[in-house]
Amino acid sequence: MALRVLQKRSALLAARCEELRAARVVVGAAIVRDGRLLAQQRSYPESHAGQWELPGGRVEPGEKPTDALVRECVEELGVPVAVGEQVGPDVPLKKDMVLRIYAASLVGGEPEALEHNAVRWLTADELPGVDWLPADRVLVPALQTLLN
Ligand code: 9L3
Ligand code: MG
Repeated sequence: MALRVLQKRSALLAARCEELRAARVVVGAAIVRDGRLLAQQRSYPESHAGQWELPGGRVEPGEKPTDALVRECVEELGVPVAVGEQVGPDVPLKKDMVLRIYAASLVGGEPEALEHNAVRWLTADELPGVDWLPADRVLVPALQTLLN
């Protein structure tokens, strides 16, 4: 009897840990069209304003990372995307968060900078010269491989 209670508690704890782990992921989209990658320029916070990143944001508690990515692209770009494979490794962010990038393609519509300064489409050769956020810069080689 006591054993069963312990097993149940441990299962609940494991589920809660999984929830917390998922909540620490920030997802980003590597949207490719005609051999170019979509990047967006941040307008906030002030420390990041003017720097470039892949679209995305935090996974909410209980949300699947790939669902979060679709939601973020609608919020930030006004368009739905189809999500593919992860690109490169998880990259550590501040605190205990990680950035996880997925390949993506536009399902329809033209992306617009709804929450950012601008969007632009970059060729593989242009990627190293962009003023990326530090975590996104780590992924430049993996993104070049994706484009080539
Ligand atoms: N972040 C870094 N690179 C990215 C994204 C989408 C996000 N490509 C970092 C910036 C913030 C944090 O993750 O510190 C949460 O992102 P957001 O919710 O401000 O987009
Ligand atoms: Mg965001």
